[in-house]
Amino acid sequence: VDVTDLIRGVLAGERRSVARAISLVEDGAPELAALSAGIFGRTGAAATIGLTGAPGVGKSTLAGELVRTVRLQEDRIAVLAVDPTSPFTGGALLGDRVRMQEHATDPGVFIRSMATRGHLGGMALAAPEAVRILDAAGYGRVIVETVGVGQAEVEVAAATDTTVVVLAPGAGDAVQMAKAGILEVADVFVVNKGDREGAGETARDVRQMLGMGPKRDWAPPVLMTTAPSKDGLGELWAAIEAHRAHMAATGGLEVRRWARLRGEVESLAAARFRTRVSEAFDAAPAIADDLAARRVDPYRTAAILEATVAAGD
Ligand SMILES: Nc1nc2c(ncn2[C@@H]2O[C@H](COP(=O)(O)OP(=O)(O)OP(=O)(O)O)[C@@H](O)[C@H]2O)c(=O)[nH]1
Ligand SMILES: [Mg+2]
Repeated sequence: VDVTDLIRGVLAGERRSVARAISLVEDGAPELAALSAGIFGRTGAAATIGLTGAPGVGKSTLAGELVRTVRLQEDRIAVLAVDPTSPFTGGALLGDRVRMQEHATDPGVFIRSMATRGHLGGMALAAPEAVRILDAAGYGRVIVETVGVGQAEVEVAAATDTTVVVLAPGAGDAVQMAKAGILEVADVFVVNKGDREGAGETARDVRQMLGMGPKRDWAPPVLMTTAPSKDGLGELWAAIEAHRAHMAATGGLEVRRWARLRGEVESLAAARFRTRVSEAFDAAPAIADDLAARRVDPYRTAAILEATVAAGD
């Protein structure tokens, strides 16, 4: 891979370069460090939106509608569909493409599904780097869709400026959401499939759960949509914009972005350190023997390994 050429292509917004760069992120390729260095200074402009929710609630359909709205304003937009639990891009993500088919030929739209095949920090670290590539390529909006409502999925979706949690009547109860930490990270709640029975009830449940939590300076709205008929889509976009405006006005956007960046660097450094500790362990059978024979305890062993790694610097 010619990284210099790749960086040039990404910064010029060339689709093929963007696609190749994201593949490097998926693979955790050694060229990643150079790529990151080449684009980082040109990132920070994109407004990012996270969409998370149980399988089949309508995230991709909503994403397709949001793409349409953004394109009416002539902003370029990218959709990154992420499956944090699967190392392969499976059928569900293929379905996303179909759902957003109408945008496939629009040069202002980039749709890509992503799985992690070797990135050191897993999807939690791979996704933000992929988002930065799209940001550097000039996509003013980036939607990150994650499949599922487990901790990993929520973490990825929450690493955006505005996190939208999508629900459907009957799918996934409120207790399950609370466990996954969704209530805390959601900026906007959407009860999709408003045409289905029980939608009003689901919205009421969410409002009740929110009412029991601590007061926040931004009260997440609970909206109802029916994606195929576009009901409520205007309100959803307005809520996303209102949240962003609120964040910008209160300084919350800067605070959130800085916390994210710092957390990412700490995780990255920790992942690298862990690898080196592992290598040091492998290279020192005597340390392993002492531990296995219970001559040296785990705390002391950890300290020895830490010192070994530090000495190698
Ligand atoms: N009745 C009804 N069906 C909907 C609505 N929104 C989406 N659907 C349908 O629900 C199915 C799943 O929609 P998707 O957009 O693929 O859902 P998703 O959340 O992206 O699914 P995964 O990516 O697999 O988790 C599709 O058949 C959609 O046509 C809605 O508002 N009402
Ligand atoms: Mg989907």
